[in-house]
Amino acid sequence: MLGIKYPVFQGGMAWVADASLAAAVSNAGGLGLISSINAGTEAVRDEIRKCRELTDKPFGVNIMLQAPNAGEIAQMVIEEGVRILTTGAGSPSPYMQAWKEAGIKVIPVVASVALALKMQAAGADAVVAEGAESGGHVGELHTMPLVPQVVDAVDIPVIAAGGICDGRGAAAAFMLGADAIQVGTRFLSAEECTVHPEYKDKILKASDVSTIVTGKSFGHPVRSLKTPFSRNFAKMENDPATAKEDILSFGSGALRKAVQEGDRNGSYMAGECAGMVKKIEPAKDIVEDLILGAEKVIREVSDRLA
Ligand code: TUI
Repeated sequence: MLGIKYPVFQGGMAWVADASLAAAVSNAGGLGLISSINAGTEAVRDEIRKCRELTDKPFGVNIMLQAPNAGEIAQMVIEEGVRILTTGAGSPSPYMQAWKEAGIKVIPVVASVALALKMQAAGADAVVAEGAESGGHVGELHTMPLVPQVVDAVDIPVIAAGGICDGRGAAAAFMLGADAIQVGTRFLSAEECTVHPEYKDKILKASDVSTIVTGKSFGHPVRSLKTPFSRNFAKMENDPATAKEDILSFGSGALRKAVQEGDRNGSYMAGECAGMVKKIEPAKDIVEDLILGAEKVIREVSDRLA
């Protein structure tokens, strides 16, 4: 459907997923994605054009639907001839008709069966079923029960996301019925990923219990690394004496500060599998490790069960 060699999507991580990372993943045979959360609509347009110079392979754009400029981005991607879109954090229904008329493959990220069915009815070409193990904005269900339930409910391809970090996780996702996987956190350690070195360092030092979900109290749960900042945020939101406005101003812009400045008051969004990311390596090695690793464990388990 997409013209890619390997069924591996790179997550469209806000502020992180730029032309450098997306082109590297696409050149490796996966699907690179550029995030629409960047310094404005024109900056995203520039990244799309830059990506075209870096790769002749298919790549896509992820649109974060809660962004104030989501409508502008929705139009811009049509102007730029983008062929593949993923969407997150809301319903893409208002833009679906225009995108379909432009011949764009639309792949919404969903966190429940109900939304997957709604997206299929709205004309989605596939869905990404994202479990709450993932970094950033999360739903309630986790990958293991979410993916098979979405697979059983829809007739379109399903891409599994959330907690997939190596060949074992990839194999598990395929066993649950997924047609492809989406990986975010592991690509934070790619050589071509342009985040601040401090962000990569924090990922490499993470353990199994290094992430925390904050923001549940105001309906926007986000998974990030435990830092003095995110722990403080959690304390503030659980304290009835704190005003909601104070929490929001404390948190706004924090992801950008982490990605670009390695700031101690930044939000280092990451999935639960951050503890499995052990080295910085080319995106190509990550894509190949995911696929060859999956093939290896599927073969071993199949032999053992025979
Ligand atoms: O969107 C994501 N993950 C994200 S977005 C993001 S940007 C951000 N920046 C600053 C602060 C907070 C976030 C970081 N990470 N994943 C895709 C995803 N979408 N997960 C869950 C959903 C989702 C949730 C509810 C999709 C739709 C939905 O409701 C649909 C509706 O009908 O409104």
